[in-house]
Amino acid sequence: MSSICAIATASGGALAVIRVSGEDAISIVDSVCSKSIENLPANTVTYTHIKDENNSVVDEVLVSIFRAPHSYTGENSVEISCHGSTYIINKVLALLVEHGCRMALPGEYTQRAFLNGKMDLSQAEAVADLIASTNQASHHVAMSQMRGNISTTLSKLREQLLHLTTLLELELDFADHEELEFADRTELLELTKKIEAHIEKLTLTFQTGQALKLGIPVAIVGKTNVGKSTLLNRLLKDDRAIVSDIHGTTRDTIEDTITIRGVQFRFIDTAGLRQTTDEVEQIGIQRTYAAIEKARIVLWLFDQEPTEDEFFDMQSRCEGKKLLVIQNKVDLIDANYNLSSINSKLIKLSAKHGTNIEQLEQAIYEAANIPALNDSDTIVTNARHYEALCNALTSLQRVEQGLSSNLPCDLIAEDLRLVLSSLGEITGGTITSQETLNNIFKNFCVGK
Ligand SMILES: Nc1nc2c(ncn2[C@@H]2O[C@H](COP(=O)(O)OP(=O)(O)O)[C@@H](O)[C@H]2O)c(=O)[nH]1
Ligand SMILES: [Mg+2]
Repeated sequence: MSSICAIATASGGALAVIRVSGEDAISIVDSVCSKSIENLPANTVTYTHIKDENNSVVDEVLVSIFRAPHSYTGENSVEISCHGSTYIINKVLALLVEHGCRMALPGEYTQRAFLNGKMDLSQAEAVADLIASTNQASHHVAMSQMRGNISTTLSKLREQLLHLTTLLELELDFADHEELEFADRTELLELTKKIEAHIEKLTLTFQTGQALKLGIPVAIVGKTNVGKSTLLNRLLKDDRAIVSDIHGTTRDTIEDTITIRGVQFRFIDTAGLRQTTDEVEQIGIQRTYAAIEKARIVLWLFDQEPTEDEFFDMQSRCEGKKLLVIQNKVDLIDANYNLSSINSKLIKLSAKHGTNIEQLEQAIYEAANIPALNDSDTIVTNARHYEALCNALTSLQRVEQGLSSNLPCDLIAEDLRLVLSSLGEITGGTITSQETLNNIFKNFCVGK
């Protein structure tokens, strides 16, 4: 495979790292260095100069040498730490290309790492998530996925599925030998249900996984002028939205994120709800309803006692979501509303003065209902994995039906193969029938 090069660091820093990988990586870098690095031992760092075609010094650099297979990509690799000037970076890259490198495509190092068996697909995908992580929770799930958390869970599932396949194929292969005993179908059915429950549990983590990765959507809604934008600014500790006592100031939705106790929340300030003939404001109000629909948590603000109708309307819009009912401007009026119809806890607030903001943050955190994350928990964050798991589940349900309705085992085995191949898509491995065969004789003694 050709050697590739690319800048690995973000622009604007004092230093930059240029990554070179491929069979000829070390010799290509050697040809642009003032000192020979060709025979340096692996995992060493050397100080040298990069020289241009006229032999003048482009930069003083450090080069780190990695030799196959002990590198990120599994190939010979060099990392050049140079100064972070755009000129230097481009010059070094141009020299490398001149000497036989080609510019790397996006994700190509990680792709090579996968192709060279340094990591499976789910781990490779976690590298991207890890780089994109902005908070403790998304960092945690990406890190555990990169360290093989999903891979381990899937390999356990695969073992159980292979065991199931084994039992079925034994039935198939030895169908003529009546003297041999096989696992009866009730046992197979139980095993199937157990695996099904496990896969289902994994698919259910996807909502949390997505929320942790993208931020949990929280809509701030209520009538005009109740202090929604003031609350957004207070939560963000920033003057993000325009605050004024003119009704209908916020017409479009405004989004921003904050982290509460390590979890990212995406707050959406919305246009206030009221009857209006203003066309633009009406569009804004439609967007408010759309924001409620997409939110997982809704903060419903008011500064005057809501009517029962208003409450029931909000409650029906928030079905399946967490609705937090908030009385704002308690610095002005601290009335005790008779909200017996509202069974959610009422949070009293002064957005303007910051009273009870910590209490609100705590309530938001609790409403998110984030499970405590253990290192051993597998949380699905990736849509591709989720889809593959759903496909596996569908095929597994067919296996279950097949077993219950006594279908011939070769038909059931076909669905089982589909389950395995769906799960195999996640880690990128392929299951060959040879693997299944090997397992038959490894784990079972015929006739037991
Ligand atoms: N006294 C008091 N005024 C507030 C409070 N929160 C917001 N306001 C005022 O209410 C008016 C409307 O606020 P704004 O955030 O624009 O309301 P929105 O239309 O719901 O976004 C502004 O004049 C704010 O300063 C509060 O907690 N106490
Ligand atoms: Mg507003």
